[in-house]
Amino acid sequence: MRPTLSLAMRLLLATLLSLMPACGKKSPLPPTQKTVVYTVRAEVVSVPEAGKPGSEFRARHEEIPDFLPGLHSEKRGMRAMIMPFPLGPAVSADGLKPGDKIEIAFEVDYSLAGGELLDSRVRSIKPLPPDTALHFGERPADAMPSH
Ligand SMILES: [Cu+2]
Repeated sequence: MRPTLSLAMRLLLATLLSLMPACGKKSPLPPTQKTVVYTVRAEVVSVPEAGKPGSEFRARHEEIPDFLPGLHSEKRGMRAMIMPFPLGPAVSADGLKPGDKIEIAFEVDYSLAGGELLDSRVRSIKPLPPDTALHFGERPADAMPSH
Protein backbone atom coordinates (compact mmCIF):
# COMPACT_ATOMS: atom_id res chain seq x y z
CA MET A 1 0.00 0.00 0.00
CA ARG A 2 1.28 3.43 -0.86
CA PRO A 3 1.31 5.92 1.95
CA THR A 4 -0.71 9.01 1.12
CA LEU A 5 0.39 12.47 2.08
CA SER A 6 -1.69 14.45 4.44
CA LEU A 7 -3.28 17.61 3.11
CA ALA A 8 -0.94 19.71 5.22
CA MET A 9 2.07 17.89 3.76
CA ARG A 10 0.76 18.42 0.24
CA LEU A 11 0.23 22.11 0.82
CA LEU A 12 3.73 22.41 2.22
CA LEU A 13 5.18 20.58 -0.79
CA ALA A 14 3.24 22.77 -3.21
CA THR A 15 4.52 25.86 -1.46
CA LEU A 16 8.09 24.62 -1.56
CA LEU A 17 7.82 23.71 -5.25
CA SER A 18 6.40 27.11 -6.09
CA LEU A 19 9.45 28.67 -4.48
CA MET A 20 11.89 26.56 -6.51
CA PRO A 21 12.19 28.81 -9.59
CA ALA A 22 13.54 31.50 -7.31
CA CYS A 23 16.52 29.34 -6.50
CA GLY A 24 17.47 28.28 -10.00
CA LYS A 25 20.85 28.71 -11.64
CA LYS A 26 20.89 32.46 -11.13
CA SER A 27 20.64 32.31 -7.36
CA PRO A 28 23.44 34.36 -5.86
CA LEU A 29 26.31 32.50 -4.26
CA PRO A 30 26.78 32.75 -0.56
CA PRO A 31 28.75 35.98 -0.11
CA THR A 32 31.60 33.98 1.42
CA GLN A 33 32.60 32.39 -1.89
CA LYS A 34 33.57 33.29 -5.40
CA THR A 35 33.34 30.82 -8.28
CA VAL A 36 35.61 30.99 -11.32
CA VAL A 37 35.05 28.90 -14.45
CA TYR A 38 38.02 27.57 -16.41
CA THR A 39 37.82 25.96 -19.82
CA VAL A 40 40.46 23.45 -20.85
CA ARG A 41 40.97 20.85 -23.54
CA ALA A 42 41.76 17.34 -22.40
CA GLU A 43 41.89 13.64 -23.15
CA VAL A 44 39.82 11.20 -21.12
CA VAL A 45 41.98 8.86 -19.01
CA SER A 46 39.33 7.01 -17.02
CA VAL A 47 35.58 7.16 -16.50
CA PRO A 48 33.46 6.21 -13.49
CA GLU A 49 32.59 2.52 -13.63
CA ALA A 50 29.22 1.19 -12.54
CA GLY A 51 29.53 -0.77 -9.33
CA LYS A 52 32.99 0.60 -8.64
CA PRO A 53 32.43 3.33 -6.04
CA GLY A 54 36.01 4.56 -5.95
CA SER A 55 36.28 4.98 -9.71
CA GLU A 56 36.37 8.50 -10.97
CA PHE A 57 36.53 10.69 -14.02
CA ARG A 58 40.16 11.47 -14.81
CA ALA A 59 41.56 13.40 -17.71
CA ARG A 60 44.90 14.63 -18.99
CA HIS A 61 44.41 18.34 -19.47
CA GLU A 62 46.40 20.94 -21.34
CA GLU A 63 48.05 23.80 -19.52
CA ILE A 64 45.60 26.26 -17.92
CA PRO A 65 47.47 29.58 -18.06
CA ASP A 66 44.83 31.59 -16.19
CA PHE A 67 44.27 29.09 -13.37
CA LEU A 68 44.45 30.61 -9.90
CA PRO A 69 45.72 28.24 -7.17
CA GLY A 70 44.17 30.71 -4.74
CA LEU A 71 42.09 33.80 -5.29
CA HIS A 72 44.93 36.07 -4.22
CA SER A 73 47.78 34.05 -5.75
CA GLU A 74 50.36 36.08 -7.59
CA LYS A 75 51.32 33.12 -9.72
CA ARG A 76 48.78 31.83 -12.19
CA GLY A 77 48.60 28.67 -14.17
CA MET A 78 48.37 24.91 -13.94
CA ARG A 79 50.70 22.80 -16.00
CA ALA A 80 49.40 20.00 -18.17
CA MET A 81 48.68 16.93 -16.06
CA ILE A 82 46.44 13.96 -15.40
CA MET A 83 44.00 14.64 -12.60
CA PRO A 84 40.56 13.69 -11.32
CA PHE A 85 37.70 15.98 -12.23
CA PRO A 86 34.69 15.66 -9.90
CA LEU A 87 31.55 15.77 -12.02
CA GLY A 88 28.95 18.40 -11.24
CA PRO A 89 25.36 17.31 -10.55
CA ALA A 90 24.20 18.00 -14.13
CA VAL A 91 27.17 16.35 -15.83
CA SER A 92 27.48 12.76 -17.00
CA ALA A 93 30.49 10.94 -18.37
CA ASP A 94 28.23 8.38 -20.04
CA GLY A 95 29.39 7.57 -23.55
CA LEU A 96 32.90 8.83 -22.91
CA LYS A 97 35.83 6.45 -23.04
CA PRO A 98 39.57 6.72 -22.45
CA GLY A 99 41.27 8.50 -25.32
CA ASP A 100 38.30 10.72 -26.19
CA LYS A 101 39.18 14.38 -26.76
CA ILE A 102 37.00 16.79 -24.87
CA GLU A 103 36.65 20.36 -23.73
CA ILE A 104 35.95 20.67 -20.03
CA ALA A 105 34.43 23.69 -18.35
CA PHE A 106 35.03 23.38 -14.64
CA GLU A 107 34.17 25.72 -11.86
CA VAL A 108 36.30 26.37 -8.83
CA ASP A 109 35.02 27.86 -5.57
CA TYR A 110 37.32 30.12 -3.60
CA SER A 111 36.88 31.51 -0.14
CA LEU A 112 36.48 35.27 -0.29
CA ALA A 113 37.98 35.60 3.16
CA GLY A 114 41.24 33.70 2.72
CA GLY A 115 41.19 33.19 -1.02
CA GLU A 116 41.85 29.48 -0.69
CA LEU A 117 40.44 26.95 -3.10
CA LEU A 118 37.44 25.25 -1.50
CA ASP A 119 35.90 22.98 -4.09
CA SER A 120 35.66 22.30 -7.80
CA ARG A 121 33.41 20.46 -10.20
CA VAL A 122 32.92 19.94 -13.91
CA ARG A 123 30.19 22.16 -15.28
CA SER A 124 30.08 20.74 -18.81
CA ILE A 125 31.91 18.40 -21.17
CA LYS A 126 31.99 19.05 -24.90
CA PRO A 127 33.31 16.36 -27.26
CA LEU A 128 36.09 17.42 -29.63
CA PRO A 129 36.89 15.84 -33.01
CA PRO A 130 39.13 12.75 -32.57
CA ASP A 131 41.88 14.32 -34.68
CA THR A 132 42.15 17.37 -32.38
CA ALA A 133 45.83 17.98 -31.60
CA LEU A 134 46.30 18.48 -27.87
CA HIS A 135 49.50 19.77 -26.29
CA PHE A 136 50.59 18.33 -22.98
CA GLY A 137 54.25 19.24 -23.04
CA GLU A 138 56.01 22.53 -23.50
CA ARG A 139 53.99 24.78 -25.73
CA PRO A 140 55.71 26.09 -28.83
CA ALA A 141 57.28 29.48 -28.20
CA ASP A 142 54.96 31.23 -30.61
CA ALA A 143 51.95 29.92 -28.72
CA MET A 144 53.14 31.19 -25.35
CA PRO A 145 51.16 34.10 -24.00
CA SER A 146 53.47 37.02 -23.36
CA HIS A 147 53.67 38.04 -19.72
CU1 LIG B 1 45.40 19.92 -13.19
